[in-house]
Amino acid sequence: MKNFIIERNLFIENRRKLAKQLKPGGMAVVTANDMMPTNSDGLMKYMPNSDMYWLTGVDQEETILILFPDSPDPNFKEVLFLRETSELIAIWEGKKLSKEEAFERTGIQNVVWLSDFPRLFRNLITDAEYIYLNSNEHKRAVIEVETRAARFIKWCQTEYPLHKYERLAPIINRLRAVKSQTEIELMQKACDLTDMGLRRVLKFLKPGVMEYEVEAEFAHEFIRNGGDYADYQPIIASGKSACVLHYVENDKPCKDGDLLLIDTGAAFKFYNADMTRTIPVNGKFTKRQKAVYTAVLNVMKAAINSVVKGKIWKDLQRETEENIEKELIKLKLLKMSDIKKQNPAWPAYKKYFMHGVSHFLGIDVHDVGYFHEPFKPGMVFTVEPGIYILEEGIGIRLENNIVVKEKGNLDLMRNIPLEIEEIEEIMNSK
Ligand SMILES: [Mn+2]
Repeated sequence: MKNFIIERNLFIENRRKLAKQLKPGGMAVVTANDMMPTNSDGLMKYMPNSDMYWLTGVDQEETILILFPDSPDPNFKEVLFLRETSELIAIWEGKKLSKEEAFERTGIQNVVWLSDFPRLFRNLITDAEYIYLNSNEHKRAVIEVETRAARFIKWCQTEYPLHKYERLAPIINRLRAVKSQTEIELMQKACDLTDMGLRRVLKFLKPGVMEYEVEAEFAHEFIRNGGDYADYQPIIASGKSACVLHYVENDKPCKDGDLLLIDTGAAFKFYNADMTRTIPVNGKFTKRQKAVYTAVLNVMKAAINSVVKGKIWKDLQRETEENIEKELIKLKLLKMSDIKKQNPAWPAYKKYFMHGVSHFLGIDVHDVGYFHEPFKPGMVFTVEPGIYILEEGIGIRLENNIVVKEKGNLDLMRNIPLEIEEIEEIMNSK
């Protein structure tokens, strides 16, 4: 599966969608991400630019894509610039794309070495009206280093100050938010790998096992099946650590009688799954754990049913909070009187449920998309309610990945064990 090749029609179609959205005379330029340094001569694992990947399937550093649908020369409607490879690079760094391979992967006919970029770019830009440049406009992004895209914007605006510049992000973010059938199949594969990982862990977990051993079991299952960990740090949190939302130490023993909260997923061809399950370390939920689990499960099921065409995110969030509040009363964690006298700016339920119920999912784990716009068919969302009771050492979150359809939705994690009985049965079978 590691050598699985994505049908290039996906990328051809994606570029066609983007080209249609450019103004007449518009030219879009998308740059790869930098290789990020660590220390000494070390580099981080390379993360391709998500826009570049979505448009081309190319995950190689230094690549540049130009889309210029109105180019007077039909050979330059699409151009891909690649770092020129050599015998030496092949020996030290491994294989890079040849021009033929780049065409095979992307469907772009005109593949050019990067050394030709300045000359060719000057040639093309003089025929263009609007220049669309890519940048990361994620609302929660924290960017302290100057990215390759940001450097390119500076360079381009200095060299060609009289062109009209446009933001690519609002266009491409909306396009990327709606997944095609091929993309949904890739995400289904990521979810299926996640399922395999969880089933392995259900058999593996017992009192005394370390959280990092659980992390390693997932890695084993993901990698040997051609995937990888999704692009976030796995959370393997036993006992009260489950109440720390971004716990990633994963360094404690899983104790008899405790729950283990697992928030992880596989990635397949850079498409992410994002799952959360909460399971009993000894294979059997206590009565109290069952009650809280059932409360979260009820809220989750209601929220999944609400992930439909036309829905607005904040309504999904509000409904979920209302459902959580009802469950908290049933669990005797809240009284009606607490709710009556609550601070409206910090309602009482927030002590036990303090995060968003859902986010876009795709090539990025917190994928691009606009939360205030109605859900459209093809959008993929997580659904992840939780109840965290620090004083009882219980933190339960459950998370599935849902595709909005024309009618209803598709749960990409429908096969992953979720019901109490199924989890207990697998954990206790030989
Ligand atoms: Mn999530």
